[in-house]
Amino acid sequence: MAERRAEISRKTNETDVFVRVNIDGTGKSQISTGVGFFDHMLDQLSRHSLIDMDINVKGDLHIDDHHTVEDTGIAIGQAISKALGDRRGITRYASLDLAMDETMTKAAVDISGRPFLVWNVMFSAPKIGTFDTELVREFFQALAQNGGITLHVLNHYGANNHHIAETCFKAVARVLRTATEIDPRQADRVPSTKGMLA
Ligand SMILES: [Mn+2]
Repeated sequence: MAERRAEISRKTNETDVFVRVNIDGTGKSQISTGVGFFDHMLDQLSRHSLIDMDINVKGDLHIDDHHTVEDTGIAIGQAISKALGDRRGITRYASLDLAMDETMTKAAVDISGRPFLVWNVMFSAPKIGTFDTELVREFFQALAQNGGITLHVLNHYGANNHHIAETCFKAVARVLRTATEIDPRQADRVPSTKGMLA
């Protein structure tokens, strides 16, 4: 099987983003976005998806974190999509309820080629430290749109906003891991009656 790796470089007037992924990795990452909380979340995304990620971003943080977070999501989505190629052999579907202390969050994914985000997560505070909680949705919107991924995220309950955000990243990581893994029973074919997913 071809190596499922890809790189994306994306430069605009707002951000300069480099992302390298290896779908069949071990969850190793090197992440520098200039946004500490976001680095912590991306580290979780890599660790629990087992997708190796090198991410280097220089964004216009003097404005706010928005462009940096969104454009990183765009580039990670593009890199994952490129690395998956024609999506041959993938498990395609996964869903999981992920618990962390008092918080429970569900993620469900279809690596379908059809971008769609259903986001049912409420934060009770506008900030986690200096990080805008509304950017969590912006990140996953960009990831789903550019990754050709149908993604549903539902926070069942939770009190701590750090935990709510972190369960979103960890739950998505775990379903990405399962859905991008090669299904040995159909490793040679694209898992769609249409015959294509990309
Ligand atoms: Mn944490």
